[in-house]
Amino acid sequence: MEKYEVEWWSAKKLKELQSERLKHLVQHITEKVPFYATLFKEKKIDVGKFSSVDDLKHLPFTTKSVIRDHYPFSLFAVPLSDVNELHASSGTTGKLTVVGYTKNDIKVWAEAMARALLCAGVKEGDIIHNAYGYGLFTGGLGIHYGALELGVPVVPASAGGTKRQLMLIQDFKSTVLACTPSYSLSMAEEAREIGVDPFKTNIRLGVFGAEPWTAKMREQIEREWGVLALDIYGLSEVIGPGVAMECAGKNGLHIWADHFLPEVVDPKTGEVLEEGQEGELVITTLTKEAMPLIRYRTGDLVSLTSDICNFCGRTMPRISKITGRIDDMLIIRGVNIFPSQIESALMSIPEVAPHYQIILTTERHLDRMEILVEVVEEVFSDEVKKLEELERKVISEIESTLGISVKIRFVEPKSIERSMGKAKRVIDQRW
Ligand code: DLL
Repeated sequence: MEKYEVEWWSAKKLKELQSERLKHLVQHITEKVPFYATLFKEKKIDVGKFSSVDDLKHLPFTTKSVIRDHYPFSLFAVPLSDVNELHASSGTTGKLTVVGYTKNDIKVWAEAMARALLCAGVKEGDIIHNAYGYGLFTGGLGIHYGALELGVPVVPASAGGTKRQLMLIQDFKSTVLACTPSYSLSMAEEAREIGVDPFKTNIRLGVFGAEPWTAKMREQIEREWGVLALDIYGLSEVIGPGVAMECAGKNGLHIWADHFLPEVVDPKTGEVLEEGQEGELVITTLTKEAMPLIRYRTGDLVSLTSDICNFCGRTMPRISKITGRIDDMLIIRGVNIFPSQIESALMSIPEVAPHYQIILTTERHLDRMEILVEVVEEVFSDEVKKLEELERKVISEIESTLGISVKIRFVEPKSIERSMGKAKRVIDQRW
């Protein structure tokens, strides 16, 4: 299988390539996309003077609302006749975020995804069971294109129909499972119910992403499936899955910075942060044709490092595992809380299942948070005293993590809706 040399280039050589690509991008986007032409004019940006990635910080940001305001195609830099494929993500509010791909964009996406799969350790002889949804969501087709590029068989199972998925995994002896981390747990649960031990399937590697998942959740998935569970990152606005991928060293996600130029900024001030500091990931697409984006604010919280990976030796920068999105942050009685903190606390208690939901309501003008926690079957049928003890344990674990008092409610096993894609962890009923 091909080795993508660029992933091992020196920082200097990579910077030269990025600068060259960025220079071209800035010229091109100004000529082709009226939104950027006007914006640069307003901000008095002299695109002719633009010569290196060091100048990037002088360019304005692009936000999700810019994409929505140009619904569906007004941000495209090519005529519609040059667009080969369209995708869209729904988000939680408002209009769809639409993205377009030229033939070459699809080629770049396939390459980025193939590189991600290689980085994860996919090799000849593997069979990829792809249970990411196929459709407007980029997960299914993204993994699919990568597998085709790599020349590894892919089973386009898409999301849903869990029993059939399990049958296919067993009969085809698939070795790689690609789906959201939450769906992999739902699959494992259903497998056991029908007498299939997920540990005994041939699945040896998991390519899990599209939603945040904690280190504890990873441990649980690895235990249940007997796999190496690795994290894949991406977003439709930038290309889809395959923007960044962990190697088996699990020490950050290698971001393909020859195509996707990363920065981390202070979410409040927009100031570029030093390596190692946590902030909002901003990406400039260096090679996208149909819908290039300058300094796109992903909303995802990470830190960045350019140290060489001590596991695989790749020199590409790495982002830390995503802890959450800025808009996921809940402010409860003035305290900033991320669902991932609650997940970490819950996952350290073996008697509770890895399925939970956070319900937010308003009570006497104040935010109220209740956490629905599923307990495992054996505990649920235990006597009340034991359940009370467990409740105290869960509350103390969460309170010591969050620093505020919380209310929890135990619910029956399997009563929290299982996701086949991105899990819905927060139900916001506040007004
Ligand atoms: O979720 C693309 C994707 C598909 C990535 C399959 C990985 C695997 P969107 O639907 O546009 O695209 O959602 C993008 O999902 O901004 C993050 O907030 C979140 N996200 C994606 N990957 C991860 C991850 C796809 N590994 C949004 N960890 C992003 C945490 C993730 N969050």
